[in-house]
Order: sequence, then structure tokens, then C-alpha cells
Amino acid sequence: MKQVLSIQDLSCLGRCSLTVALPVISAMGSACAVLPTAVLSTHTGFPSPHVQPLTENIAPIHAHWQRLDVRFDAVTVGYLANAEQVRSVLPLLRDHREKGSLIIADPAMGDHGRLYSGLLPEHVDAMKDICRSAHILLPNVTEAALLTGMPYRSDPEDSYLKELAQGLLELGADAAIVTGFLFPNGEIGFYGIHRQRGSFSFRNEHIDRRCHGTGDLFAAAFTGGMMTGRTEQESAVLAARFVRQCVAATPEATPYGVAFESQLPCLWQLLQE
Ligand code: PXL
Repeated sequence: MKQVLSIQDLSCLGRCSLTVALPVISAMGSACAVLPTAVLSTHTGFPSPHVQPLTENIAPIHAHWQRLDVRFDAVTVGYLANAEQVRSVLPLLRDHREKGSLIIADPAMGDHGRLYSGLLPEHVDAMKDICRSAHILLPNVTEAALLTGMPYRSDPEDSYLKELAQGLLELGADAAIVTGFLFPNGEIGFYGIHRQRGSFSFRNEHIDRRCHGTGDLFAAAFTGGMMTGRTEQESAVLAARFVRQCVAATPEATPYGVAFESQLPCLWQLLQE
């Protein structure tokens, strides 16, 4: 059985980060270990959440795993609470990269052209170092623009996406997939580029229901797909189809996240196709 480590916050309410990664990666047949980097009463899309960073736990947990000689097939990293916390995750990522883990980074730090509430501009530079240690990057358009220094565009053309994705590869990853992009014809999709295998993209009917946590859901399903031996492109298509099914099953847009629970059995079916 494949072993995945998911490094991100535990938001007690609001279906994102670990509360999405654990069920999805498990349902796809991999064991999911967790490194909770902060506890929040809710994600930061709710007003004034209680935030307790757990930064001081990261190095001792890493040290214990080193003594146990723990290895993971993949290490995924998502939302981190502040720049200091981002920096504290780096030694663990570099260590596991050397041990042969696939490092997948979803540099979750903003949307709709802005940083998430509570994050400071220094977060972007720190996140660039995480991206330099990763094999695969999964940013949305906002995050890709922040990481590459390109302007954010809400209605970009293919040429802009291509430039964004190529700029991301310059950080050193093997592949970058810009997710959750709304095309001018109303479809939603992703644009990916692989250093050796070239570019790929995918479009889906867009359901106009602004749901929180779709990026986290995509990253989790993508990781689960990679652990079944699929390529980046195949895993991204699988993840995009799963996210769409989950959004379709969500009765209304609320900050409580995507109603993915009823779709977990369908995930198994998607894996059989
Ligand atoms: O879905 C990304 C995310 C994860 N974790 C926390 C967040 C957000 C986005 O707002 O606030 C705590």
C-alpha cells in the first residue's frame, strides 16, 4: 500500500485541508499520514477564526520519523499559517525528496487575485522555496501569478496560462498545473505543463456555485491518482472530474465547503475507468 504524508492545517469546521485530504486519499486506496501545522476554529474564509499555529511541533515530529526511518511514497503540502511555518517545513521536504518521495505542493495562499486573509506578502517568497523543493506544483491562477511575479488576470487566454505554467517550471519543478481556471466560454479547467511530456489542458462544464475548498479537493484526488501509477495528466483529469461531481452534489454555495462525502464511492469508480 502506498503511503502519503499530507502537511497542512486542521480547520475544525469548513471542509478543507486535512479534513478533505484524509478521506479522499484514503478512499483512493493509499494510507494517509498527517502533519497538522495549525489548528483553526474554521478556515480563514469565515470572519475572525481562532488560529493556533503548531510550528514548534514540525521539527520534533520530523526528527522522530527520521529515527524510525519512515519513508513516504508522496509528501503533499498545502495551506501553511505564516511564513515562519513555511520555512520550518522545508527541511522535512528536502529530506523526503532525497529519500525518493514524490513532493506535491499546492501553494495555497490566495484566490481571486488576493492573498487569503491573515497572510502577509512575505508568505509568497517563503512559498517559492517550497515550490523549489517540489516535483509537482498545483497553484490556482492567483497563486501562479504571485509565484511568477506575473500580473493576475481573471479572464486570461491560453498564451497567458502557458506563460504562467512555464514561469512556474523555472522554480525547478518537473510539472506545474494551474487549476480552477474559468475559460471565456464559461467552462472551467486546468492548464498543465510537464518538462518532458509538454503541455496538456482540460475543460469541464462550470457549475456557478462558489464553493470553498475545491483546490484542496483537487490536490487530494490528484495525489491519490498519482499513487495509482497514473500520469500527471491522467491524475489531473480524474481530479477535475471528481471535483465537478462534488460541486454538483453540493446543494448551495456556503463557506462550509464541498459536499464530497456522497461522492467518495464514485471516486472508486473513476479509478476503475
Ligand atoms: O482551502 C484553502 C485553505 C486551507 N486552509 C485554510 C484556509 C484556506 C483558504 O482560505 O483558510 C485555513
